[in-house]
Amino acid sequence: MTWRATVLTLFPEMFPGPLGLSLAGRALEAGLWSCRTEDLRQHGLGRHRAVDDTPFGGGAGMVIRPDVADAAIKAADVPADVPVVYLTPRGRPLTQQTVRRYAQGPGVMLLCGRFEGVDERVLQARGVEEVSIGDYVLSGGETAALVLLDACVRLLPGVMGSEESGVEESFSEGLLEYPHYTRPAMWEGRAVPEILLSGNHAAIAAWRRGQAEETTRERRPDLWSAWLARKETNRAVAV
Ligand code: 6GU
Repeated sequence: MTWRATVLTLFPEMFPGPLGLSLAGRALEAGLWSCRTEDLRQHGLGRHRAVDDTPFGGGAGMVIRPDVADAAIKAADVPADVPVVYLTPRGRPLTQQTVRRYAQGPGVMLLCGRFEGVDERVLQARGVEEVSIGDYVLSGGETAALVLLDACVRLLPGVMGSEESGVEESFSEGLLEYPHYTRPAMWEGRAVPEILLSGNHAAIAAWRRGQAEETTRERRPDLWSAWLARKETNRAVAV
């Protein structure tokens, strides 16, 4: 079955965008996933097709009206079991675990905001999940939606060849990746770590694991703590 992405946006021309190329683009052409858009403007009100209004309580910026967002959700005509996701810096951080959940389901409906945001009531009434892709501010949800879709599509059955998917991803088990090297063995006076030329596969695997752990500890103390805690739990369970 085709995994179905539906994007509610004021900028439908932004989709599939870069996901029409490369791995995701080939998968799109092969029918492994579909990418449809619903133009929020088509559901705007009055002669100017207004989609937003000033915030109650005052303050800067504009807020997308709940009736407009809901009309777009309904017009998209997506099955009830498809999660509706609103991309916002207020959302829960997107993780590989969430990506896996979306990829394993029938698809996603992504609501992209511009302006200050979307009226809270439509998010509550329609059970919308709020997701952020990181602690920085984007000008709109569209580029975040592209990130989320890229992460999902590469996990769909048949999208990655055995070559890519055969590579164990240390990130999905909670560590950052070890460093990679290719030819030439000496470049600008910098040698490739000798162990990698040894042909000793067990020693290489151990070295890579050590590098992954060291990099994670240095760069991502949050991931490292979670990794250590999980190791402890697993040991306790095994005993
Ligand atoms: Cl999901 N949307 C927007 N507009 N900005 C963001 C974001 C999402 N995640 C981080 N910054």
